[in-house]
Amino acid sequence: MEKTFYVTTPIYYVNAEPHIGHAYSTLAADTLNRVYQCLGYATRFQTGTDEHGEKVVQAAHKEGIEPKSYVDRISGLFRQTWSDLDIHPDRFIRTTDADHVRVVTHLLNKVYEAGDIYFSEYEGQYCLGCERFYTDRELVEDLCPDHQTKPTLVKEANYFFRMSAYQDWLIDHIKKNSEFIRPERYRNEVLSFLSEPLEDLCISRPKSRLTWGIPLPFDDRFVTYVWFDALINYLTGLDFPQGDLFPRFWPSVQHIIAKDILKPHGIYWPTMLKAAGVEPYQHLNVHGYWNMDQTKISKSLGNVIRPKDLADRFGIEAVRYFFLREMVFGLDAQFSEEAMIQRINADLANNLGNCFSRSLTMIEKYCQGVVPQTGETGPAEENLKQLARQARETVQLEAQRLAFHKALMSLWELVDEVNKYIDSQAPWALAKDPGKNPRLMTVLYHLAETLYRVSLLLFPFMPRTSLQMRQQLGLEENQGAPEWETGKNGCAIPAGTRIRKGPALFPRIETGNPKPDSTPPSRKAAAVSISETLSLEEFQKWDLRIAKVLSAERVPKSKKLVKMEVDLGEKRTLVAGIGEDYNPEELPGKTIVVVANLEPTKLMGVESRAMLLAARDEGGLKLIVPEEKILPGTRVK
Ligand code: ME8
Repeated sequence: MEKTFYVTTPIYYVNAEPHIGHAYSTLAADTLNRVYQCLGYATRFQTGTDEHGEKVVQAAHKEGIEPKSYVDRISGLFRQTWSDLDIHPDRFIRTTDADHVRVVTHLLNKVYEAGDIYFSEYEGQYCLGCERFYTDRELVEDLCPDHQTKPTLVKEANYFFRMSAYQDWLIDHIKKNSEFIRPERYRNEVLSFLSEPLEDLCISRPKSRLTWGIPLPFDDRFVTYVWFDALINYLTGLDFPQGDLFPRFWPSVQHIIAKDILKPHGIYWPTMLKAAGVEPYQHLNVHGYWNMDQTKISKSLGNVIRPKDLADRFGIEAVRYFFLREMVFGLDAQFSEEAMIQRINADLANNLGNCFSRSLTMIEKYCQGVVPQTGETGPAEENLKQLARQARETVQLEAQRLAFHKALMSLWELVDEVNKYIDSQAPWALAKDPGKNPRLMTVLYHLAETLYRVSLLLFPFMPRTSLQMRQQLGLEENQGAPEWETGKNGCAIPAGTRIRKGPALFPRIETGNPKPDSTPPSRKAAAVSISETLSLEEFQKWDLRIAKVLSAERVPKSKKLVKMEVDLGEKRTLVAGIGEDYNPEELPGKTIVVVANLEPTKLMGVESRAMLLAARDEGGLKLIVPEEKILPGTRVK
């Protein structure tokens, strides 16, 4: 039978730009999706934007534009952000999409015909931020617990969904299915909500108050209330009720959300599905908040960090690693740049990056860059194989439970073991004794094999790094998800494979002077050391130019950085770390050499659009200058 998997994120409100809280849920869904791909499942992954409601109208009016133009713009920003982070959902859904309007209409009719929607008058405390009524019990000191604002008393006639009729069924379902809502703390929270009588759910807004929504099919004086519209997106994405996607993927659906929207997903949604005669979801996976200085990161609190900015600064892969490693799924986590730099330097540059690069260097040095045949193995190799098997089991198990941090910890333990294996086997010592050559080959083979296994297991978390490692190991034929279950020869690396050592996987970030990672190809080239060869084709990508310094000044608060205006045929700003060796005053008028086709990067907030060439020896740093005057902009060959 076909194994299927369907994962969704919340569809995000378009009243503000995407931030790292949204990015985390989307990244978690992307990672889980990739885990199931590696396990051989047919998968589907959906995210999108929630575009109806009063808040959107208000935000659009603030900008003086129509709601549709407004939602098009912000929805586009979300879509772009996921693409920038290398996240490619199978469906990016918008609640203004025509098929979604059809499915909501269909579901409303179905529940109405079943007699579970009725008309009545209601008065209650309404939070505009959450777009829902709060009971007195839910308010904290009369304030919305999420927005810390006072809700408004609203009285109006509306349509209601008879949610109370499904209370007993829901309690029973949660009790019988221990992982229906997970982790357990959120299951308990929902059960605690359900220990009090459940009120019916208001599902409409009069058009006199709001027109930006899906009209009720049975009374066009009203539009659908946001949750009864938004939650249904999960069905729309499978072409419900027709087509083959729904029967194929719905039985394995898992939602990922943060705890802010536990009640709509833990209570409204399963009861809506029950009333419509649809099976409830398989798992609701609930994570905590990303906080900064103990406060939730949120657009309403104004402390947002844009995912794209982080990715530009530190690289997509480092951002993915940090978020997945740092948060215990279910609990809150702290974001700080210092913590991020520390993880990059310790776990990525020093640990994984260094282990990989020293291993490949030794294969280059001692066996001409070709993975050797293994000789007889001993306890050290058996231990390594056993640890790799264990890591694989842990990654599979923990990642499916969304304990990404545990999965990554077990992978890094394996990398630690590889480092220990190198130190204990000391290939450099074996290389000195020709009699020990078979042993040297065995050690080098096992280094390559274990690192290959690390690269396969790393895929869901850091897909680009996984591919980069496989490329450097000479085994990149499969660009997509590696098959963990059926991996060739139990994931052994064939002897005779020619490795292609490339740039460092993760350059260290110097504190106070963060550099982007190796993502843009032009920057990768900048990290190549003298011992590594470069094809002519790669070298020709470097656009080196003669440039004349027009002006120079120190970057405030930096000892090293100097900002310069240069003429390289056009005027450019560049930032260089030469402030300890040169006084800015002595630079104007000098003719230098720069790399002109690097991706722009920001150094301490100043954008640099070229990189100068310099060399350092004991005497300090010296700029590379032409022997004689030469015209700015001339290409250096
Ligand atoms: O609630 N930490 O949209 P929304 C972690 N449209 N995750 C966070 C976060 C933080 N600080 N801030 C936001 C809505 N999130 C509705 C959903 S679904 C049918 C409708 C993430 O834009 C997290 O996934 O307010 C949270 O649940 C979601 O963004 C809320 O997004």
